[in-house]
Amino acid sequence: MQNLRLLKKQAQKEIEKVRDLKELDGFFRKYLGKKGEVTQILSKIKILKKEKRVKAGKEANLLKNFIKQRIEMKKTHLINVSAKDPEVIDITVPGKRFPTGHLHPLTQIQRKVEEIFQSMGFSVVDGPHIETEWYNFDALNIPKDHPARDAWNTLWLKNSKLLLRTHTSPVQIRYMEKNNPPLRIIVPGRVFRREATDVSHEVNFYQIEGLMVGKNISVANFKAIIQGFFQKFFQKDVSIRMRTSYFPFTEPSFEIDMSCLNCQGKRCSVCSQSGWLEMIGAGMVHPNVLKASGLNPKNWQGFAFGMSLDRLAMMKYKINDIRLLYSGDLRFLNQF
Ligand code: FA5
Repeated sequence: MQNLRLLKKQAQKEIEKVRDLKELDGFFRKYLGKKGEVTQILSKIKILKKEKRVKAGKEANLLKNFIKQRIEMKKTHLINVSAKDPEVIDITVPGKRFPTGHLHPLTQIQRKVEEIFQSMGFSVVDGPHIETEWYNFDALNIPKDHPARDAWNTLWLKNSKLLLRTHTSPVQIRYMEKNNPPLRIIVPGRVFRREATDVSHEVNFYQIEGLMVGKNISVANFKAIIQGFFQKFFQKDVSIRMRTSYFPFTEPSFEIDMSCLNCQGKRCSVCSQSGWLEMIGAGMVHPNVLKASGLNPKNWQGFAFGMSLDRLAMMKYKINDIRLLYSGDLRFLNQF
């Protein structure tokens, strides 16, 4: 009896020191294994006289059950701890997927547009966001006091004659100054205007300028290129209409509207309830613009256009508010 009590105390102390399942297995073998201490006591009890055997057997079985129970408790504890321990690596657990980013819808659209125009022989050209008055206005046949300047609500840089370009047209001049015709370029990029925003207007947005100059370039070439572009971009026939318009840097000038894909021409807020959305300003390059770029208008002629990238994105993805494109809202962006 004395032995059993001592053994219980000893077992209790030892199991507290057990740190892992391997040690627990050793503990089990020491007490309850074939040659374990409790097992041996139980086998010796058989040879005792009946009166002693019953009592000692009861005590020994109690100790056996006590140790068994402690082993189970320790096992549960060790398994729980190892599950929380970051150092334990379970190689069977499936790997975690790290979220990967993707290109902004406007960048996706820009790349698609570039690809289509490049397939038609156009080069992609870049220009500065901060412009001089000369390139943004004067060289484009918009002199200082001309009322047409008001049409481009301009953001001027403080204490300087520099401005944030209001359109991508200045790059026409910059390119023609340095490159001789025949030429075909597109200029994708950000432009800035001091305007009130609404579902189809932003203070900064993207334009794609197009310029094609050669010996006999005509409005018919422009129309074919734009129709080809729309067909490839939207992967279906879309209705477009050409309206006469006015830009100081083109003569004649026109605007291209497309049937609103947001409402299928049925009139909605995106197309200002007209069924059509203005997509492009365009025209035949004005002789004064060719002159300002150092070219002789008697030798060269061509067309130019400025298209809104944002509105292309809106039509392609049926986005009903341009401001969503600049919101940084992941619920919106993750859809693309
Ligand atoms: C221009 O900016 C001319 N530079 C286009 C041009 C180029 C004409 C070459 C002739 C030759 P406009 O201001 O209309 O034109 O703008 C061109 C297109 O940009 C418009 O058709 C419209 O689709 C889009 N747009 C204009 N203002 C905004 C705005 N605030 N937010 C979003 N898109 C706009």
